[in-house]
Amino acid sequence: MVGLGRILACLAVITSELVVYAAPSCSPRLNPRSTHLYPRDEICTAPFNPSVTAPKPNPWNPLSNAEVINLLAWLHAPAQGLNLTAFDNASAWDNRVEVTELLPPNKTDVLTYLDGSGPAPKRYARVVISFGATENPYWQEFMVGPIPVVQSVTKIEPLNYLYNKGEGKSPNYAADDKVRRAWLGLIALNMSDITLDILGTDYGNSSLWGIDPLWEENGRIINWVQFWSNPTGGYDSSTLLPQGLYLKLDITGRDMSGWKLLNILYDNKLYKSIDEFRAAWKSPGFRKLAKQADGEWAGTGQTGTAPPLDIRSPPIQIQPDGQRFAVDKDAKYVEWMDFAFYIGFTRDTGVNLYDVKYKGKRIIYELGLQEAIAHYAGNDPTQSGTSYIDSFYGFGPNVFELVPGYDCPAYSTFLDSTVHVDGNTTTHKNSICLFEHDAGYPLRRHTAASYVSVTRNTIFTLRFVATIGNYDYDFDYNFYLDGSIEIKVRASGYIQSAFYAHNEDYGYQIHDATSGSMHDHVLNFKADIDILGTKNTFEKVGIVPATTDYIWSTSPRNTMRLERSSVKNEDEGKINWATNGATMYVVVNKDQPNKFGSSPGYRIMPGAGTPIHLTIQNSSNLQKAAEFATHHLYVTKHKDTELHSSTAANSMNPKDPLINFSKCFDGESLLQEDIVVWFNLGMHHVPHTGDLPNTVFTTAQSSVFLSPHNYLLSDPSRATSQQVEVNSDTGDAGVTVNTFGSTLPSCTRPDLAVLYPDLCSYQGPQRTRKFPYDGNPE
Ligand SMILES: *[C@@H]1O[C@H](CO)[C@@H](O)[C@H](O)[C@H]1NC(C)=O
Ligand SMILES: *[C@@H]1O[C@H](CO)[C@@H](O)[C@H](O)[C@H]1NC(C)=O
Ligand SMILES: *[C@@H]1O[C@H](CO)[C@@H](O)[C@H](O)[C@H]1NC(C)=O
Ligand SMILES: *[C@@H]1O[C@H](CO)[C@@H](O)[C@H](O)[C@H]1NC(C)=O
Ligand SMILES: *[C@@H]1O[C@H](CO)[C@@H](O)[C@H](O)[C@H]1NC(C)=O
Ligand SMILES: *[C@@H]1O[C@H](CO)[C@@H](O)[C@H](O)[C@H]1NC(C)=O
Ligand SMILES: *[C@@H]1O[C@H](CO)[C@@H](O)[C@H](O)[C@H]1NC(C)=O
Ligand SMILES: *[C@@H]1O[C@H](CO)[C@@H](O)[C@H](O)[C@H]1NC(C)=O
Ligand SMILES: [Cu+2]
Repeated sequence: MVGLGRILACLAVITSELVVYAAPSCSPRLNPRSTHLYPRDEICTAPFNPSVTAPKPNPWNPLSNAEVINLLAWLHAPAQGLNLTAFDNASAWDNRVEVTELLPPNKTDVLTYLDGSGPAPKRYARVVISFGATENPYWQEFMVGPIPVVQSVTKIEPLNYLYNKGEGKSPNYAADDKVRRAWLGLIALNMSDITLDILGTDYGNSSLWGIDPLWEENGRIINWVQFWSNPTGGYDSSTLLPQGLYLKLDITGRDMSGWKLLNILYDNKLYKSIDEFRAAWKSPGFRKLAKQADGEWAGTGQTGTAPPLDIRSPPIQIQPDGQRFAVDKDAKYVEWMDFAFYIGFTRDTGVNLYDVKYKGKRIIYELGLQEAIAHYAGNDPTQSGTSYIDSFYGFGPNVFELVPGYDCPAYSTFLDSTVHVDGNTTTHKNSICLFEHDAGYPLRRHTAASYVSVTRNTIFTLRFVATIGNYDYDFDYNFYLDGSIEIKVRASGYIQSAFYAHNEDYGYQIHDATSGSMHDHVLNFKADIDILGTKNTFEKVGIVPATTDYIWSTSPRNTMRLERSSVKNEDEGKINWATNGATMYVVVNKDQPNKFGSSPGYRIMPGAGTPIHLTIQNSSNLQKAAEFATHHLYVTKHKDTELHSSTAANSMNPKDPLINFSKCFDGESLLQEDIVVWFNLGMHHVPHTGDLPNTVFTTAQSSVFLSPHNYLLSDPSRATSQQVEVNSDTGDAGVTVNTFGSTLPSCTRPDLAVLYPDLCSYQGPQRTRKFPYDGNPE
């Protein structure tokens, strides 16, 4: 029981003293090291942060500035025949480059490079061009490479292989949004006498927007928009201020003279024109519904009386011995304890993890978000017609700078993220954080008659937040000392609410004219798990009731037992979590049984919340665009041509999307094959008054664990020295404490200036134009 470690007698007394701390402010602060603030000891300096060099350059490293400048100049050259206009000069009727990013290399090419002596995969770019110089504007994706461009070698070709529709081309119904907004303003102007009376707003202080995706009715493109009051309280509260007036519009084609106002909906009555609506409004007995009014209720600043003692600083975590992980910032490569991984970053989905290794062996080739949908329902066309496909707006451009000390511990290591969109490179400083923290409960413990033994639970987290319009999605990848990885998403920010009338079946009324609009969040993730090689099997281990005879029993016994099976092929690849949690799902390698005959694997299991799938079946809005949301998880065979379950342009043509995930299920064997698991996180969100002004993370969260299952022969966390054994039964020797070689921190006086950083250095997005490139320093 007594290990090799140091034995401490129970004499240690940690002295403490009052430290005066100046609250952070934007005025020059006192040097926190001055003896004035710290009357006795100097603050000690924690050890240097360890450094690491990635074993190989990151094959998923996003395009560099030089690569983008080079690529954009090449694309715009007349020789390429794309007829492009520089983004900042382009109108809706010009062709322009919208996205340039790395096209991920194929897995076989990466594995020969990482695992063998193969060359670094050639780098290709994914380029999304908006073709506006045509009657039917569209987006076309291209594969360009190898890059950097070399005149006679670099080729550009349509990027089709990632899209099972057969082509990476989709209509662009957003091309004329600017003109359409102006047109909507004119319609609103034409009815401002009515709206000022019934809504209290007109075109000048309300916004008109609604369904997403757009509808197609008999070949016509239909939009429904609703009046939303503009915030007046200085907060971003517009989605709490819907007005009960809706307009149905035919917006087919590019010629404004063909666009039509088809219907007006108010108080669940449908009108054919402004004139008809005006006549009704003027007639006796016309019922006016409540008006929206912004106010303190919709603001997020401090209001009300602070609870007792709340003004005192709450506990925070410190990192007393410096950083215990290493980051190669150039290669975006991270090592923590027995884990290592590379980071990639894309416009559509933000952070992706690659080549996740545990104890030197790959367990996951690729892990990351694929898509997030928010599907609403309601009695009105806006709520009923809203099913955001968020990759359309893009997670990458919306991964904003984090607030140290609030979003992540201030001692975190922060990384920047960069997207190359719309002719510019935009860098969000400090938008990804990496940190260790104490879970607040031990990893394991045991009390026996003569001793107690407890192990610290230190978690390593990679976090980023994407704020897509009203919503803030907080993504965590949590790594545990027992070899588990938790993938967690939390939602906060402003809900998209509904106008209160006629909506009882779809939510609660939560303010004078506002209802919480019920909706499902479904976030699809890809986990390309590789256990001891790429050939794996998805095992189901059922826990089932049974009535069984035993030779020793006199009558059949009602009991339970295991029921093992494998997912044989893709026809069985759509899976739900079992009722009562009665089936374990494990990705195993059947070719490498352990000495007890069990196949080593990683289990996939629900964590926080209850990961869900979409409630609505055969959604009228999403049609075939979100076939990844029908079940809790999916298993397919890895293919370079089935890289994603969704893509941004799915939003433009849900009936016939670029990626119809269902097509990936075509009966292929999954027994000892390179299998990929796709799983959903999410929540059924029925906002209540506590969602005002913002949804809180407490219950709006969902996670899944990937956890070693017969993977090693025992719990690997036994190797940590961060545990204690207190022996209370040693006779004359008194109490002994074994800390297994772990030492007291070398730095017991935290530097408060580090823990409470000066937030005046928050920078916001940094933009540099890349075409035409003016040679400004980066
Ligand atoms: C953008 O437009 C301005 C004004 O017409 C013109 O001077 C400039 O050359 C254009 N830039 C590019 C890169 O086309
Ligand atoms: C090139 O684009 C411009 C608009 O930017 C358009 O007027 C012109 O017709 C296009 N040329 C060709 C050959 O398509
Ligand atoms: C990946 O493989 C597909 C064929 O399966 C090929 O068409 C494509 O060019 C490859 N992509 C890259 C980036 O090498
Ligand atoms: C506004 O009303 C005027 C007068 O009836 C009409 O000519 C015009 O087309 C209307 N505008 C819109 C955008 O419907
Ligand atoms: C909107 O503007 C109009 C004047 O155009 C004003 O009468 C009205 O009070 C404003 N409403 C709000 C909510 O600010
Ligand atoms: C899905 O809904 C569409 C439109 O309502 C309908 O045409 C189709 O038959 C439905 N499909 C299924 C499988 O229910
Ligand atoms: C989507 O895929 C399923 C399964 O292959 C197929 O039945 C369906 O017709 C497809 N729909 C579209 C629009 O591609
Ligand atoms: C690109 O960045 C420049 C500053 O370098 C800025 O003026 C311009 O508005 C940006 N363009 C877009 C489309 O964001
Ligand atoms: Cu929600």
